[in-house]
Amino acid sequence: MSQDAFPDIPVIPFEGPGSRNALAFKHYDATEIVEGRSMAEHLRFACAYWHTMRNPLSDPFGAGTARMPWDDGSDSIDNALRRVEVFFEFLRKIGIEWYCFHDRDVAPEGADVEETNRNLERVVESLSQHQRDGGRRLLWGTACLFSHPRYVHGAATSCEVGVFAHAASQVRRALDATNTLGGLGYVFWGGREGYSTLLNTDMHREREQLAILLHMAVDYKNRIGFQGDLFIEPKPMEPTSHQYDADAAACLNFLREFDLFDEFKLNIETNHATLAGHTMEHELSVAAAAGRLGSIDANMGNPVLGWDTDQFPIDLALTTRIMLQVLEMGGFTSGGLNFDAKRRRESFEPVDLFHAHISGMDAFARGLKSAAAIREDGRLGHFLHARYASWETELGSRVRSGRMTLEEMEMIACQSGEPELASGRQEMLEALFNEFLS
Ligand code: XLS
Ligand code: NI
Ligand code: NI
Repeated sequence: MSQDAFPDIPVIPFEGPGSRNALAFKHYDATEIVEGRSMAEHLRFACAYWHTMRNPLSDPFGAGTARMPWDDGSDSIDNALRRVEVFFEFLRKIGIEWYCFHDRDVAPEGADVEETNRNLERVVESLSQHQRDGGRRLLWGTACLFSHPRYVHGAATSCEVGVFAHAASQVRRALDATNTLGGLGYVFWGGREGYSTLLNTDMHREREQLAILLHMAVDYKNRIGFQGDLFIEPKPMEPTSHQYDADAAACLNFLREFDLFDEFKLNIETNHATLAGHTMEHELSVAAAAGRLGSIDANMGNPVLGWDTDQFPIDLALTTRIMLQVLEMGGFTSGGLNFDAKRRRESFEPVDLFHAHISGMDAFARGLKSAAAIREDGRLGHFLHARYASWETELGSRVRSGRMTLEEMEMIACQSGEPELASGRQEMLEALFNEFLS
């Protein structure tokens, strides 16, 4: 195992809130028990291969700044294998058990499909070996169906059926790789599955094409015996103006419309939720209410920038709200908290990878503890319950049975007169929530 990439950085210790060591956890103690489970089990942190190993930290106005002394910048297999070594050294030192990757993050595309497949298989062998040696596990895999110029008009939704074939081949091989590596899930983020103008787009046809690819994936998954879950990751825009998987509600509708509902869960990302004009907790709640909340891409946007900035999540109110939802659903089963997050362009030294993950992990550890404290305190839960008390009366349950008519309801309105209402107490509840953010 390589020891060279981060020679001055030890395994990051937990030192507690009093520590002044920037390379230590102040709040994330993997073994601390919260609501009967260890923090590591609750949070199930995963590291994104693409941001950690492949993101050069460029922006639309300037070149990449990331210093990656281990990377020779080539598309060789040797370089790809070296990155795997470095990645697993990073996972070990930061203390993250899980990871996620796209096919093209880990292995270079070859001159043709056969060579591409061989490249991927070669790197997957190495990933597999490193997983075994280092006790690390794959949370989910995915195929990059958005970077290559052939996907300019979409992948599954391309106007050219030959492009669909390439996309399908990538999904097949990425599912194989995920299966071989024992991944708990497989993600579809429809990077180019959307459009910029209806002047050149048959939206009806394109949505059907996307459903066909997803059905092929379900069929293939069953034939190879992949036990993991399939996820869709909603996002409203970027790169296209209108993405077909715009938000959780759109995805659920899509799945129902095309008879895929039982086969997919959702992977909800904070920055995508906010780009869609929602809050993260709204998106999580929509997915959870449908029993389809699978996993989380943990990051956050920048309120003064209107794009997918993929920042590390550091907002304690946000992490608390997220962990409330996760605890409410009884914890992750096949999902986890994947840091789909990158350092700022100015944070270009290798050590910044550690600072970034430490800050995100500590923020989620605090969110977990605050969420557990809110649940234990019970006042918020009690208020919510009490607010709907009238629906628990005899009349309420008759209405909920769904068997009453408009005429019957009118009679009740006539008899009971003007109902008495109580305040929603938003500000009181906000203050109560804030009591737990310390
Ligand atoms: C991009 C997406 C992407 C997916 C995986 O905005 O978040 O990173 O998580 O393809
Ligand atoms: Ni994501
Ligand atoms: Ni994203």
